[in-house]
Amino acid sequence: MTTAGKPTTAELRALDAAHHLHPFSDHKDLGARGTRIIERASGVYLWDSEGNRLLDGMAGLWCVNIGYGRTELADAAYRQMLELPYYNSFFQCTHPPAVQLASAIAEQAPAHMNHVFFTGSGSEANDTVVRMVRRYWDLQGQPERKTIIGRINGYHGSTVAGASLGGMAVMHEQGDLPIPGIVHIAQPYWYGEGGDMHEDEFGLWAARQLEEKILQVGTDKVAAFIAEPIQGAGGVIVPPASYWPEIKRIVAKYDILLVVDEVICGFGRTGEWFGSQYYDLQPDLMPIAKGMTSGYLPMGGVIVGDRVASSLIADGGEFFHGYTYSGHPVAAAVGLENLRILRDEHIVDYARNEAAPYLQRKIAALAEHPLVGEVRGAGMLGAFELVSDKASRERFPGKGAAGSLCRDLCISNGLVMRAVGDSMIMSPPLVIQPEEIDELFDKAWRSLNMTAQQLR
Ligand code: PXG
Repeated sequence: MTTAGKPTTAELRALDAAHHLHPFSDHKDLGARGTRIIERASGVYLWDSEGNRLLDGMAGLWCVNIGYGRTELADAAYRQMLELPYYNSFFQCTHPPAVQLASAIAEQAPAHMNHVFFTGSGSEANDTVVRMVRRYWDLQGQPERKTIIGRINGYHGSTVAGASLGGMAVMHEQGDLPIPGIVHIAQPYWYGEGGDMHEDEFGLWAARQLEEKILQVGTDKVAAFIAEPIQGAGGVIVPPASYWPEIKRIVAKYDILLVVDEVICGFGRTGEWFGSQYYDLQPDLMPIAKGMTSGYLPMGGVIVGDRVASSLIADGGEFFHGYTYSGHPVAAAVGLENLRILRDEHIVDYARNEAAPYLQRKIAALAEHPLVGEVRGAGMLGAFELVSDKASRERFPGKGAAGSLCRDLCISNGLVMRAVGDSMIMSPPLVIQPEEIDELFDKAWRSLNMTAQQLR
């Protein structure tokens, strides 16, 4: 225990080191450096326990789409806790917030997607995807269709199924993953892996890896393909324009299910409600989370297209799957209020028409910096990649050391960005104002200059 009153930063750090195991952290390194304690937030800003103000260029972890400090969400949670803090949606029961949220989401989703299965997170959503895809093909009388194809460097969560669908080598190595029945193809990462190919030629090549894999596994054995519209955790990888149309053609030709992971791209991130609308996709399943509640409470789900939903419903039989917190009433009430704010305040339109074009212009201008080899982005997602030589795309030595250095300098300059290898990535709240975007890029430039100085 700490002394009475507010614990000091040192006390919190000591207790944190003594008792708290963090996600995706090297604890030895964390112990040596000490944790940064974030105490409060408002709009697009965070404050740490030492009083530093940080512009949050990552919207938390790609989730605080409406920004921090919206009392309406707190009020919605408070009211719902008093009314009905918990009840399940098993055993013939339901409750108003889950019903209303499901119907509100169906209204924003592509026209052929009219059902929602609720989960507690994006990882649980992708576990649900695996269960649902297999159930669907069983119901079709094709139980041999079991293989799901994902992508190298895709991210679909950290549970056993989520990490298996994802293509993160470091996660696979630590967990004896992927589980059987999940295989991977190349990612559409032109700058990193496109070699001498033209961008569109590479996009077609990467998409055709799907066809090759289907033929290799067996056309009657492949159940689904899963991908993020734009890879997030993999480094904000925006596929070449030729990629998604070719994927659509292949998925249709072999009649496999298309799972579009909207955990990051959903709820306005691309300037459309869903990344599937941005790329004009017709998914069968869309895992969602993050922006669904703007991160104010944990919640996820799978939006289910009519093809799968009608089979689950009409073919009958119990689907033995669900979570205690599926459709949790307080999370659902918060999600509903979040959707109301996104809609009533035209935040997705603001992102598409104002914030995103401005953000993308600013990202494009970073290409002038001597350290920046590539800039890329779409909607309210952006990245710039650090290289030691622009012409040859040569990276700095130390596998991500330059990115880590730049990230640390950003933070000391009052800006939160993430580094994925040597790619600096951003995903600010959708409500970020033009002058805040200016501040973000002023800080990014300053941090880049300092990075360049320290690397030379
Ligand atoms: N799908 C996608 C596309 C994601 O980005 C998940 C599923 C899993 O969601 P949950 O709610 O189980 O975390 C994610 C999560 C990072 C980072 O460092 C990204 C995520 C999570 C944690 C860290 O970029 N994305």
